[in-house]
Amino acid sequence: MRRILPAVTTSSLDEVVDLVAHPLADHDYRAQCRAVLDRDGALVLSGFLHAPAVEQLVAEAEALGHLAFHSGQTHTVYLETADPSLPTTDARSREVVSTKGAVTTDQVPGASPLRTVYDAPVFRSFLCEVLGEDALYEYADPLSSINVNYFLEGQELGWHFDNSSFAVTLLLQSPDGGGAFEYIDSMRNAERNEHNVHGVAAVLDGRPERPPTALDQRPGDLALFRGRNALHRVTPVVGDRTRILVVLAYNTEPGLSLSEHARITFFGRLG
Ligand SMILES: O=C(O)CCC(=O)C(=O)O
Ligand SMILES: [Fe+2]
Repeated sequence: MRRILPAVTTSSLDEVVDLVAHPLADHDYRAQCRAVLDRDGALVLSGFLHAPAVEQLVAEAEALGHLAFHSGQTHTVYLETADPSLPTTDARSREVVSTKGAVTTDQVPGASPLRTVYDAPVFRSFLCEVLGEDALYEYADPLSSINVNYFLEGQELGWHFDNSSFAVTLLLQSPDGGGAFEYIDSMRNAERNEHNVHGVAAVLDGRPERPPTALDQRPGDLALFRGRNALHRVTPVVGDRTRILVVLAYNTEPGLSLSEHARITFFGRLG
């Protein structure tokens, strides 16, 4: 087994992130990113992390892997319990499966480059401008801000919509097969309470009206994604190389914790 020591000194942002390719402070660059996200509902910044940082983070994630809490749940695409009294042509009657392992913020080493990125004021102000938010805050609970997710062979996220309006992820390692993030945009309008339960059920039947798009996110790439109205999934991992994906989670209000139900479900504990 490979043994790796956690980083003992904190890296600076430019040691971790390629700030030449991705000038996070630059107003024009921010505007360009925002235009792509508004147009596509997704934005991938390829080569966001320097290659040595990816290597270091994969080693760090591998060393933490034994701490991961593996959850398995069935839920509807709306992240609710299925209502079996509804017909199968209604997505609210249909269950999908989600399985993954998660390491929590408190388990990430204090000097991890993940914290350098998560905490950097210029990264947060970049996200604010691209996402159109006034401010972003970490979670008040010790578990939910930075999560390292592990998808082992056969693990997947079933089709779903997110409750949050945006997601920020860093892919560290792709599996040999499967593990693809696929999405179909505008499959509901949560703000207007329009749910398209029949169109969504057709996707679950493998008969989508519009084919899913696969996000081209490679190791070291940052993705921003609007998952509230885009139906999305991660296909089952094939082979024994684990998919390792970091979620950088922020709130738009200070002092919020992830719900107790979600913490128990995904992390197996409250704190
Ligand atoms: O693993 C991913 O790339 C996406 C995760 C996701 O959709 C979620 O956590 O809601
Ligand atoms: Fe999601």
